[in-house]
Amino acid sequence: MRRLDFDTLGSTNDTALELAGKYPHQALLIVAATQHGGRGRNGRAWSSPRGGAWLSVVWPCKLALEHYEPAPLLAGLAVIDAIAPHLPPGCDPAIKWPNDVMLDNCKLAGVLCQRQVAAGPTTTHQAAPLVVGIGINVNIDPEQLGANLRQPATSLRQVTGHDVDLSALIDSVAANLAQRMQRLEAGNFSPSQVAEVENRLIWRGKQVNFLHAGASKQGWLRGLDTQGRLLLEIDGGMMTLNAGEIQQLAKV
Ligand code: BT5
Repeated sequence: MRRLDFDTLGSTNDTALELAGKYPHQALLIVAATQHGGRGRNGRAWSSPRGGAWLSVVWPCKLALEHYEPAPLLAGLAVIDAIAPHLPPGCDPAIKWPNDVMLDNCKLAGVLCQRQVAAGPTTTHQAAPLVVGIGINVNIDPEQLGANLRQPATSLRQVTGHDVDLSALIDSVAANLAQRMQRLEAGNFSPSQVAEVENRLIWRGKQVNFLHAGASKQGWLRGLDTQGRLLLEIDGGMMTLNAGEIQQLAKV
């Protein structure tokens, strides 16, 4: 994967989308030391001080884009694999569906996947690259992220008490993601990958609040379907959800 490093960018996802056209059919890794316009989902701001891992992987899709629905979950697993060697014993990272990596119920990392919108006729779906943006709080203190975060945040430094080699960690995340994307393309989202995510799923078996498009529902988080969509039991029936956000109802 070709790696391109920048000091300051607006958003690595924007640069990734721009460069995808310049390097067609290539996997790219775009890294910024800091972002001044880092984005979360739904236009939310993403705080990106120096010392964090702010990266985007451009993935030249071989299949139609709907096959890549589980990409945010795979990115979460890629982050977990990369940070695992640094974590103290007993510190178990979790995935908060669909795009957060959590440590001790605090947000360590977030994922923002974007597709390039084709300018011409939409017959070239298969060639449209996917941009997987990943932000990880690494060698920073959570206080640097500003006040009023939607949920408590943490950093690798806070959890381990020391700094890690940021560049090597970024390479490891990208390599893990590439491997998982290749597996996805070889056999779709295989049962073993679903199980891997499910085993890491925060609040599984618990009651959660589900928010989407301004509406809120309460239900029991049961797991994932074969495409990584959330299975929520509401009033005895099972709902399959592909977008939205979950919140904890009771303490886990
Ligand atoms: C996300 O959105 O979690 C996706 C974050 C993706 C960031 C990466 S960095 C590289 C690439 N380039 C980009 O421009 N973006 C990607 P969401 O679930 O909507 O969470 C956003 C919310 O998290 C914000 O509204 C804040 O409350 C909170 N937040 C902001 N910065 C944070 C940080 N560094 N750590 C933890 N929480 C943060």
